[in-house]
Amino acid sequence: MKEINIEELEKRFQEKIDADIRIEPKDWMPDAYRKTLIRQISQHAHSEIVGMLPEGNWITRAPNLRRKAVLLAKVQDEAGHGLYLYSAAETLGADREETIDDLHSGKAKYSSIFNYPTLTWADMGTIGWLVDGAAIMNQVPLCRCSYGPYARAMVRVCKEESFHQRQGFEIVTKLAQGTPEQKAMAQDSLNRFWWPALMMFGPSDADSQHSEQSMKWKIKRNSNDELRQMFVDVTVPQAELVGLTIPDPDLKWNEEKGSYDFGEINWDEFWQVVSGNGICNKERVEARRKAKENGSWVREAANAYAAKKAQRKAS
Ligand code: BYC
Repeated sequence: MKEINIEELEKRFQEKIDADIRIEPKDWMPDAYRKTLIRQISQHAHSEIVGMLPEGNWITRAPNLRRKAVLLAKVQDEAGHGLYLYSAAETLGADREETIDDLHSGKAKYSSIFNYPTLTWADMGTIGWLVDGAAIMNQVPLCRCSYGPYARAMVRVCKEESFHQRQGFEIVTKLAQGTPEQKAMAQDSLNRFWWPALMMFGPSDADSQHSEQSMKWKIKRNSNDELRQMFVDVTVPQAELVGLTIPDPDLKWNEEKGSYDFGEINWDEFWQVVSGNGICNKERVEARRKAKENGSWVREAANAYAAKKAQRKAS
C-alpha cells in the first residue's frame, strides 16, 4: 500500500475543513488540532462546572419558590453542559481525571467571569442576562465548529443557555421596575458585571495567541473582538429598555460603523484574574477540590459495585 506522508495528510485535512466537512473522533487530525480542542473544550467544561458556584451561592436565598426552582434548574443545566463537554474532550483521547486534576492544581484555566463574587440577588439576574448572553454569543458559532462532537454538544447547550439568558433578563426587568432600592440593586450589579462580561470574550484580536490558527481550523468561527462587538450591540438596547445605564462613559453609537464604540477594557485586571489573582480564584478552586474529595466514597462505592457486577456476569 502506498504510504501517505504527513504533509499530504495535513493537506487533505485542511481541504476537508475548507469544504466544511466535519472532523469526527476516528478521523486523522494533526496533533496540534487535537491539543487545541482538548485545551478549549476542557476549559469550557471547567467553566460550566465552576460557573455553578457563584449561582449555587443563592439557591437557598432565592426570594420565592418559583425563583428557587428556576435557579436550581439552571444550575443543574450547567452541570449537564460540563458533562457533555468532558465527554467531548474524551473523544479526543483526554483523560477526564487528569483534566479535572489540572483544574484543581491551577494548571487549567476556566472563564475569568466566575472569579467575581455574587453579592446580591440582582447578580442572579445580571449573570443570566450578561454572562449567559455572552456565552450564547460565543457558543452559537461553535455549533458550526469543525469538530463534530463539540459542535453537536453546543446545539443543546445553546438552547439551554437561551432559557438562562431569558430568566436572567426577567429578574433584571422586574428589579428595574421595582422599588428605588431594587432598581439601585440592579444598577449596582450591572456596574460590577459589565466589564468582566466583556472580558469573557478573551484578549483583543491583536493579543489573542490562538485565534488565527483556530479560525483556519474553523474551531473558532469569529474573532474575540468580533463577538465582543456583537454582544455590546445587542445588549445596550436591552439595558435602555429596562432603564439601566451601562457603566461606560465612552459608549456611543457610531452611525458610520453601524455599531457602538465603547471604552478600553482594563486588560491588566483581565490578566490578573486569568493568572489566578482574581477576588474568588482561590475559593473557587478550593470548592471544586473539596467537592471531589467529599465525593470520593461515592465513586469508590460505584466502582466496587460495577466491578462486582462484572465479576458476576463473567462467572
Ligand atoms: N477567561 O488566544 P486566546 C459559560 C485565555 S462560561 C480565562 O484568545 P482562545 C457559562 C485562553 O484560554 C464561558 N481565560 O484563546 C457557564 C488562552 O490561554 P491558554 C465558557 C481566558 O482559546 C456557566 C489565553 O487566554 N465558554 O459558558 O483562542 C454559567 C489567550 O487567549 C479567557 C467557553 O469556554 C477568559 N475569559 O480564545 C453561565 C467557550 N479568554 O489556554 C455561562 C469556548 C481567554 O493558552 N472557548 N483566555 O492557557 C472559546 O471560545 C475560547 O477558548 C475563548 C478564548 C474565546 C474563551
